Amino acid sequence: MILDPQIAKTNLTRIARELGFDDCRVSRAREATHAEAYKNWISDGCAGDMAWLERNIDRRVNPTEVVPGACSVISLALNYFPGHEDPDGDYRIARYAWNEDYHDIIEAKLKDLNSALEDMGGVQRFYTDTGPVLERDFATDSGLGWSGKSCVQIHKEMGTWFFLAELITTLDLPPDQPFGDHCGKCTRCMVACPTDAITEPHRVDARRCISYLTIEYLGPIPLEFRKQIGDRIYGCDTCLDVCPWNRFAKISRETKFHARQSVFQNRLRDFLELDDESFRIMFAKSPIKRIKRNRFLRNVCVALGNVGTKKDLPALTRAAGDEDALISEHAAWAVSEIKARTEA
Ligand code: B12
Ligand code: SF4
Ligand code: SF4
Repeated sequence: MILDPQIAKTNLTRIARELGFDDCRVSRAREATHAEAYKNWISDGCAGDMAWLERNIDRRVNPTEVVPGACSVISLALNYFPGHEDPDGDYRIARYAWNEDYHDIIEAKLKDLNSALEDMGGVQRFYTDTGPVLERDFATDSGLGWSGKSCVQIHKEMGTWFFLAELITTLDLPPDQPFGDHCGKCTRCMVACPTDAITEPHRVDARRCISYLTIEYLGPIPLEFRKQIGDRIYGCDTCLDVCPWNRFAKISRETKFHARQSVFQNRLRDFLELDDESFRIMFAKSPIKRIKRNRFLRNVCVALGNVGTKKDLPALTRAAGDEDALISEHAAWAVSEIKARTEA
């Protein structure tokens, strides 16, 4: 059955709302507006070790290479905002990772939306985060929001605290109009970034970004960034926290994004007691499980080196003997940082 395009779009937005998405907009399936900016970002090495971003560039910048005959890109937003207040704890975790992994939650919704579009005669591929799509570029084209100077996509009601997802479809849906850039003269995110990772408006050098260094990067954290990481043990929200558009943010209806008590009841040094098994249990269904025990404890040691006290030294000294070299080196670094601070 092929429906009238306007009726198909009305059905789409209704079903997207029923599935719990907070916004749903449409743009044309064609080469991304900022395809060149993406290619330059890659060739300048800004992706660091994320080699997967360098593969299939032609597909990533053009949805018609992903779905032959694609006409439209449907951009979806899901609010994850768990609140302004940081939960208890002598550390910070990026808000998107306070509880369950969004990939699983969103993919279930995308499957249902895909079935509904199939019933309307469409052929689709759907993605959230991991697919070959420049998600923020197409969201901007659809008027869902705009790419701020921090690169983060901003929605006029949700601010920055939402995930993106999309379906590339053969259905010819009437496109929405772009909303335009509303950063104005503001540069708060650029000024606040602890590592100067926003090297120019609309460009983040991932190699300097704390989100990359604490999540994606596999090796030892370069010494030049350890102090700036402060008390962050997974991801970084600083360029989002300072964005004035977040004053309109409302708490997510999805309780699976609200802070997980069994994680936040711990102090930093408690995490050093985790073995592989207890790490897996504590972070079951959480995005944090992806970085495994060794990268997580690496990050915990960096934070302890920055904010820890003498009371943390016994646990850190034990961790300095860990058989994993990544953990032992960072624990030894933390011990020397705390001693230098407290014995000076
Ligand atoms: C790789 C990646 C990262 C990398 C690199 C980030 C970066 N800024 O490039 C790292 C690990 C650092 C990272 C960090 C984060 N990420 Co990330 N990440 C991605 C991923 C997989 C690809 C992004 C990418 O292609 N980067 C390369 C650059 C060149 O592209 P871009 O940043 O998207 O920029 C586009 C626009 O800014 C635009 N543009 C470029 N120049 C210009 C100029 C003008 C004038 C304009 C208007 C636009 C414009 O074109 C660019 C290319 O399309 C996307 C998912 C996806 N498939 O798109 C998630 C994604 C962007 N990440 C997401 C999140 C939540 C985060 C963090 C907030 C997590 C955290 N709290 O720690 C941080 C935010 C850091 C930041 N300031 O961007 C969300 C963002 C949601 C939103 N509201 O924007 C996404 C969309 C995942 C999702 N499905 O929800 N991420
Ligand atoms: S996530 Fe943190 S380190 Fe990365 S660009 Fe934003 S403020 Fe800078
Ligand atoms: S902090 Fe200011 S410049 Fe940065 S994204 Fe938000 S509005 Fe734009």
